[in-house]
Amino acid sequence: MRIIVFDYCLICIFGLHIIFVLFMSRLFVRAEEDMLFKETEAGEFHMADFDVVWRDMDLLTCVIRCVREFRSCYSVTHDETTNMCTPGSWLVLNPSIPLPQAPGKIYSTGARCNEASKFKYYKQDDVAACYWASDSMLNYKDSKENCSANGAHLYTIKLMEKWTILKKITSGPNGNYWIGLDDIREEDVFRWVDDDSRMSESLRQELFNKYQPDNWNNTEDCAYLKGAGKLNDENCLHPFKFVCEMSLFQ
Ligand SMILES: [Ca+2]
Ligand SMILES: [Ca+2]
Repeated sequence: MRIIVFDYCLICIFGLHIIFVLFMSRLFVRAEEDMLFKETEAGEFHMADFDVVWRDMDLLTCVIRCVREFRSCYSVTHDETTNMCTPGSWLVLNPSIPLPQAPGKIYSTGARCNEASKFKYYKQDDVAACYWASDSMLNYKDSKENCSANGAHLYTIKLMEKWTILKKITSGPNGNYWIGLDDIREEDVFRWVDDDSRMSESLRQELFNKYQPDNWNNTEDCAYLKGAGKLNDENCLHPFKFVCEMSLFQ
């Protein structure tokens, strides 16, 4: 992990910038290359949902520790008077059930799940997902486009916790759901739709049903969750329900 903070030597060199730098450093903390924590706007809701709280030296230490300890650390609350640090995950706007909120200022990566819309928040251990499972059925391409139209993508599973979440949010034996995995571009090379990364061999062994994927009749390129079971590859034109997922960073 690379930690980036504002370089305070700049203050020595550019004395006139001191006020600006101090001001900015209170608003922005970068804990990883792609994780910029900034103070949230009023009205946003922090998930103080890891059930821990600790006292840190400062805000930066608070953010770094949260990112290191929790895979779904997307927010922290830091009380500058007491230096109490409360790690959290997604910000949930207008949650259907009130969520715990810690004292202090909220800093977040911008990852949010708005329960006022149809997307819902779910956490398994320290992995979180913001998802929506459809009731209607569409083919794979239209499902993918439906998710995109909502600023989301078909659900991906790169961690086993995400698999557990998928099983819990879908309707068991009564539902078959497209997820964001296909071998359309290259036969038998399954890729995740969100970042085009290749499915690992271990996940392929773990998540597909026995004897699947079988590319039956050379027509099956899209993966779906088959009822209460595991994944199967199917003809992409087949209509199924589908699960969309909000990207972490918007
Ligand atoms: Ca195939
Ligand atoms: Ca198949």
